[in-house]
Amino acid sequence: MSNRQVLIGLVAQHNNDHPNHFFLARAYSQAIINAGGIPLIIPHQPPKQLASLLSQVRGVVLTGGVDVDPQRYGEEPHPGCGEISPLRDELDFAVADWALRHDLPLLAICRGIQVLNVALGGTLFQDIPAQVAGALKHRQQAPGWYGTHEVQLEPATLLSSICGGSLKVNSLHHQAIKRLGTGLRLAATASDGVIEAVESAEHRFAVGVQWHPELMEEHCPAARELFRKFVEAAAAD
Ligand SMILES: [Mn+2]
Repeated sequence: MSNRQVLIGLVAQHNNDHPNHFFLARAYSQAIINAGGIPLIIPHQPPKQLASLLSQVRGVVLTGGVDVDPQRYGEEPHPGCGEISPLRDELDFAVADWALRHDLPLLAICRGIQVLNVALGGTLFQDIPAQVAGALKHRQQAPGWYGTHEVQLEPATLLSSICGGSLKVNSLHHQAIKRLGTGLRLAATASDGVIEAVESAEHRFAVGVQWHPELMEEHCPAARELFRKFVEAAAAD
């Protein structure tokens, strides 16, 4: 089957500013199109309908968004924790659980890497500036296409085979992985020790990145290559 026929589900965003809207920043679907896939935006829906929909896509993207409810990883809310959306959490964790259980190729971006980690029993720093001593600026005030800090990729990972040994990335987050979830391995770290990428050794393609490759496509070949390899994995089945 050619890449042109590969349907990729993208989890719709939701926040409390627009409680009656499901939406998705255009760059996500554009990145899937550029990589040869067909994007399908997934809104919140009951489990039965969601399972039926997910059985028809070849891969899923966990997209960026508001913070994960810390109760999902057994913590009370830190004052630095941001907005949460129970509806969004319900959708994202259902999609993550499905993808992991069925070994559906999964690309988890920003909030997505945090969902992936928590879905596998890991925990998060609720606010990097308050909880990580000596941390870099991870909520950049530069344009999204512009990489503001470096990440070192772990040798012998799927991610390093796609993106190389080090990378300049954008940084639009204030939370990060604290304790790794079961079955995840470290794939990239910033110079302050903040975890910037993970992957599962137990799945065909389950990669989480803390940066936003969909915003960097025009300027960063590694960002384009990540989407290309993801759609290729989804097509491979
Ligand atoms: Mn960062």
